[in-house]
Amino acid sequence: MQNLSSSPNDVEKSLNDLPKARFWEILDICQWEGFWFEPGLVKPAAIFKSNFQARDDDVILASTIKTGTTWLKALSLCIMEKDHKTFANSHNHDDILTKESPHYYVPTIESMIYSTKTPHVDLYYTSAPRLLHTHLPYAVLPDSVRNSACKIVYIARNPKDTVISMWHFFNSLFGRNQEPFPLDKAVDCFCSGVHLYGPFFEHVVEYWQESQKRPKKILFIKYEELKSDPKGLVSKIAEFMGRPFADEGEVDDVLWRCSLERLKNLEVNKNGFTVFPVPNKSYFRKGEVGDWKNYLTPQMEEQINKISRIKLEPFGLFL
Ligand code: PAP
Repeated sequence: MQNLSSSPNDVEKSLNDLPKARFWEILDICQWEGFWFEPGLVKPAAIFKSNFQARDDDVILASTIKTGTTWLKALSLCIMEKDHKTFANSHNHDDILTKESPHYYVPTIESMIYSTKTPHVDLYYTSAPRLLHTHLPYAVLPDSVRNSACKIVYIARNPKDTVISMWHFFNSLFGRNQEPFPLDKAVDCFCSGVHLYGPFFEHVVEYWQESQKRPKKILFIKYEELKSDPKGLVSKIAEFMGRPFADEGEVDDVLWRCSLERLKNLEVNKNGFTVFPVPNKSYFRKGEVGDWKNYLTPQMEEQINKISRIKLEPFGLFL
């Protein structure tokens, strides 16, 4: 890990000295605090780390990339709504999810607030409780997030499905009219940890360990559990956030509003951008558990299993 000062100005000055790499032959990335970022995101991340003041009633969602962030944002938004209205029958137009992408309402702090001079959310004036998200690793979170009473919900996903989701996402984002990036190279890159917000394994383990130490502070959920027991998990998230559902009808309603099929087919998610240059539609694909079986060779599967055995399983984490 780099032993560099985290003051934003020092970080900016030392940007050129940070280790650099090329991600998938498309993007330059650099390593800060042990993780890989686009260079333009390092200063915003450092500002977040040093300036952000958490409030006790904040709810912070956290994840590395392609592990279910969009789903968690939509679900949390519905859970945090003051009164759990029921929308399933006729009031589609009242549902804020039909008006903007979940990424608009639950901004990723480092990339949507501190990286622009004109963020659409003003952290100081946003009414409480604030619902925010970060892709940053646990060690980089501001002290106020770690030490205040604010709650963190982290979503993790099976690494093989994560890599396949990443592969589709970056191919569609950067590979227009080109051959997809070779999957074996994408798997090598994922396993080496030299990719955006990587290494995946360290990112997940840090939050996992912290959630074990402080279960009232950090709720660690798995994408696969959300798929296999959506009612149970969503009720658990709501209770953790201090907003339990009144009855099963409310749970069903939230799950319906946030279902992949529904969100994917809303006009607002079929068109436009919330975070340029990422089209809103690129956040929604298949949403299946085990899709990796359609793509990975036995060698690639073993390559990822091996690193999971080394980096996750000794901590009691099985993804
Ligand atoms: P991000 O890190 O760029 O924000 P993120 O939302 O974490 O992306 O991941 C996208 C994955 O979540 C996609 O998985 P796939 O490639 O395996 O299909 C996407 O389909 C899935 N996803 C998005 N919304 C939902 C949803 N409402 N329910 C289930 N899965 C979803």
